[in-house]
Amino acid sequence: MRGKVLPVHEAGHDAMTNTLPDRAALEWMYSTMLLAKMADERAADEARKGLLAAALYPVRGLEAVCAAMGVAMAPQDQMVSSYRNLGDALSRKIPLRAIIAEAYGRMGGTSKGKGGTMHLTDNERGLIATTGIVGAGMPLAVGLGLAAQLDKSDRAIAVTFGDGATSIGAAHESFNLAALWKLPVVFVCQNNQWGEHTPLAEYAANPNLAERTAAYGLHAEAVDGFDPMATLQSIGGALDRARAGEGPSFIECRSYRLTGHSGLSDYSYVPTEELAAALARDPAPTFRTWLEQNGHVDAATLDQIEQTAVETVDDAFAFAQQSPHPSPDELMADVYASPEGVPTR
Ligand SMILES: Cc1ncc(C[n+]2csc(CCOP(=O)(O)OP(=O)(O)O)c2C)c(N)n1
Ligand SMILES: [Mg+2]
Repeated sequence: MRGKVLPVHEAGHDAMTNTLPDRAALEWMYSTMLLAKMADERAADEARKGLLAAALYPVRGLEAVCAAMGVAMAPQDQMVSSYRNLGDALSRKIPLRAIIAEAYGRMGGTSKGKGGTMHLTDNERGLIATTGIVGAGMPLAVGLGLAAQLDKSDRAIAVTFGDGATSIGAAHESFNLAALWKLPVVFVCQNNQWGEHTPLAEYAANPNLAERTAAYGLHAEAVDGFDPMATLQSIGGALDRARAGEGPSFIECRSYRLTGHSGLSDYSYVPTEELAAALARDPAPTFRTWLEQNGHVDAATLDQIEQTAVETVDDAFAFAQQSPHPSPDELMADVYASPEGVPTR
């Protein structure tokens, strides 16, 4: 469907039955949602204690979107993410140890501690770039999409960004070019309803972002971003269309930011009732209830997944804290390419 907006999947979990992945995938999704939630909370605790000095952008509220991306994307696919990238990195199957060690600036990190949270990348696993510049990921994804098209490859590109980023000029250039050239790009808008301290309705004359973006002639739809099955269906469909040469899609995942904008920032300006309503649908616990009540995964297995997640988070933070800082002779390594393209030391 081009230039037309599909209705948002209803809140609740009816949509969860539309595409049911196998049990291993369902268990992986629950585990990934827990890891995102718990590692996020743990990072904030460590920062509060003064033990972690990093730019932290919580992903609480995006757990279902990240889990859906992890199942929908194929190993050869590529992703461009933003500063709010913990869940996106997990969706690319980057080990939590390497993600957390990067936040600590240690050798065990994805970029040996030299990228940090704002520049988390793992080329082998297809996380090509993350950026702290709002909206800057989209033109990169268009370039990667053009490369994939010229290569006649079967890889698709997913780019994640916030609702606020859709008002950046580069976003509009990207939507236009991707649609014009039918590039295999999926624009995944993580709409958490806030651009820092400003609510969506106060900075967008048309807050229906899917409707607004459809005008560029790409497939645009909105989905309940707290519902992992509905989100999987939307993002999976978009990736399928991208691979089939049917061009780009814009998927507006309607979510809610369950924390402050960054690290330990205040969010007393968030209306109490709105936050309470969102927390009542907290993605991971809600998914657990659904999995159990519908007989997809039994309680004992879910308990085990939770226990493993606790251990995985403890292990990742212990690994990161014990990992060495890069030594001075690492300073220039992997920073500049030599004329042959081989990293210099
Ligand atoms: C070009 C640019 N302008 C402003 C900023 C400062 N800034 C950082 S995050 C942010 C809010 C972006 O909101 P949104 O796109 O909705 O993403 P969210 O942080 O909510 O995930 C702003 C304004 C920036 N990093 N880059
Ligand atoms: Mg936002």
